[in-house]
Amino acid sequence: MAERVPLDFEPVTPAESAARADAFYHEMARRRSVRDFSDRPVPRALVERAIQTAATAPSGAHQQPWTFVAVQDPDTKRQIREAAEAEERAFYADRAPDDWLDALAPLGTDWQKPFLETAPWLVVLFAQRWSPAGRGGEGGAGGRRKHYYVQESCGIAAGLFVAALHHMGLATLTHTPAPMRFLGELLDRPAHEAPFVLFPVGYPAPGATVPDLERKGLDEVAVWR
Ligand code: IYR
Repeated sequence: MAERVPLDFEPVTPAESAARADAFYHEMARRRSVRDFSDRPVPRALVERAIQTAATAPSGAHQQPWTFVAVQDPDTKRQIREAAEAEERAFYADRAPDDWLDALAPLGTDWQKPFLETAPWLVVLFAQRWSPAGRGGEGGAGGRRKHYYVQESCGIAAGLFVAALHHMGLATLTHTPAPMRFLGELLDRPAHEAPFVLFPVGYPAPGATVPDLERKGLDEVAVWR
């Protein structure tokens, strides 16, 4: 068992809680998924902070089963765009069933993914399905330490990453070209890491537009008993 230390917990008055609740909600409610990016550079320090924030996520058995690969190199971004567009072309032309294409229609997406080159950073979150034994001390030589709740843990980390970027005034998109195995190959990731989400990170292009969508209201998403 790990040694125990006092919880670092900041007491907040009820009035301050209410004010923070409103401010955070309104801030997050302004977030939109962006597909039109400017090429304006983003300092690496901001991307580092967003990754550090994402990596505060709770995880199964505190195994922190994530790796964030931050890509800035234009040549690597171009290879990612080419591979993703090849998959997306096949998706939109043949692979996607009609009901999936119907569900996507309001978003106006197609196979073209220029943002994969325009955005100054592509951050790919890889989920570690297991870790090589020896790290953390468990397991024998050449063995594997199983990770628990990998999808859930990485999903929460992805959410915190999105929130952190929005909070610092940057835009992103949860992009999941399918299949995304090419990302592991292009980015040279080990076999125990599977691509989970690709996030273009940057500033919206001047004049960027988004679909006019509404979020479900509280009554549609919450049930009280
Ligand atoms: N991966 C494709 C299709 C797509 C699928 C879903 I679900 C979306 O919410 C959006 C797009 C693409 O990126 O175009």
